[in-house]
Amino acid sequence: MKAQIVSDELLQKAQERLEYLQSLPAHNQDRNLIQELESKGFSRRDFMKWAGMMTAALSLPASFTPLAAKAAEVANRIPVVWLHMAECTGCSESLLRSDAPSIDSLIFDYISLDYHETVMAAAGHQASKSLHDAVHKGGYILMVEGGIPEGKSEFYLTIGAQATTGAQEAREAAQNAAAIFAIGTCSSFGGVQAAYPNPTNAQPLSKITNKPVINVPGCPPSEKNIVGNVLHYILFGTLPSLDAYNRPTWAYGLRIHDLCERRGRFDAGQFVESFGDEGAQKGYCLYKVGCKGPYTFNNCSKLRFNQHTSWPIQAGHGCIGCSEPNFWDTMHPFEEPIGNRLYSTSFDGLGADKTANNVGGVILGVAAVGIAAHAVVSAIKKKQD
Ligand code: FSX
Ligand code: SF4
Ligand code: F3S
Repeated sequence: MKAQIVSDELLQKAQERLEYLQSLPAHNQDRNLIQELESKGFSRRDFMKWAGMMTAALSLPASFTPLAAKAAEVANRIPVVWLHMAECTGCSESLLRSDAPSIDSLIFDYISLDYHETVMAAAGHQASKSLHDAVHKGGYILMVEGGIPEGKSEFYLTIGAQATTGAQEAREAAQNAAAIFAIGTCSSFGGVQAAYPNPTNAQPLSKITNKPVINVPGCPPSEKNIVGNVLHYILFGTLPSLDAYNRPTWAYGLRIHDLCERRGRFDAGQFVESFGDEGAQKGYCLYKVGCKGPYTFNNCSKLRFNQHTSWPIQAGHGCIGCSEPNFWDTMHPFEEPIGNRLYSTSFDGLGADKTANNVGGVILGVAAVGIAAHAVVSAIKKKQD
């Protein structure tokens, strides 16, 4: 009963917010999302199916489906500024470069993308002016991709026509932003640039600004996790519920291992012993060839990549823990189990198992760590609250 009241209140609030957003001037008045989707071969029915899927992904009741659709339609009322720091641009690629455009990438094309170096036509001084104008107007969603060299080595990332440092650009852009998302593991936690010995002193966005930053890690994150966060902000205009690492719990609340399609194999003690063996052909569990799914919080198994086509474990390689802090340093070697090494991830200092070659030991060890890890994370979270 109480849950029902909360969801009715939320629904009402989201409705009011969407009406307000709809009353704002559209960035590109001549564009209509439904028509654009139809011109690319997506029917209204496809769009509503997509909205239903996003509603479920955001852990909202089905009654929010029409609102999620509406949120996508008014997405061109809120400007987005997307900055590139030190990275490989894989996060943008994850969203924009599918062979056929997905509904997610078309929506991203439709939003008021005021500044995004990969896709905008402007360059040099013209690009700097676009950024300056967007920041001056304020009220935008700021999305930052990449780790950010900071302090004495800040100049290692010097960008743009005015040769500003990335840290300076990100700091200034954060000032007038309505919401800030660190897109990808580099921006969320430093990523590959910050891996030992971190020669440029690369830092996560949250260390560059003192404003609240929502982390959307993954190297890269899926298109659904990027678009889902924009939708959530449009719907509610507030911070989503976050875990101890400021990751939205709707996307990062469960471990890869919890929803993995090979989980039955793990529980039955059926493991791939080496790549290409009979077990690999039969789709056995990849734990013994290094899968870090038991230590990694993300929803890849549920939402997958490239329009729900596949994800690392379906493709036959273990999860490498790419949405965890410092995974380059703590999760490698990527094709060996963590075993009893000391490492520092969400599970701070807990070794996984002493007996990687003993199937029973593996199962017990991992299950125990899984439970302990949840306890550790909730303890940290409680402390934060
Ligand atoms: Fe690359 Fe984005 Fe990894 Fe980093 O991704 S996919 S190195 S998270 O910042 O471009
Ligand atoms: Fe899936 Fe990896 Fe867990 Fe095996 S260890 S069930 S492959 S997440
Ligand atoms: Fe990354 Fe593991 Fe998903 S490697 S993409 S978190 S399956």
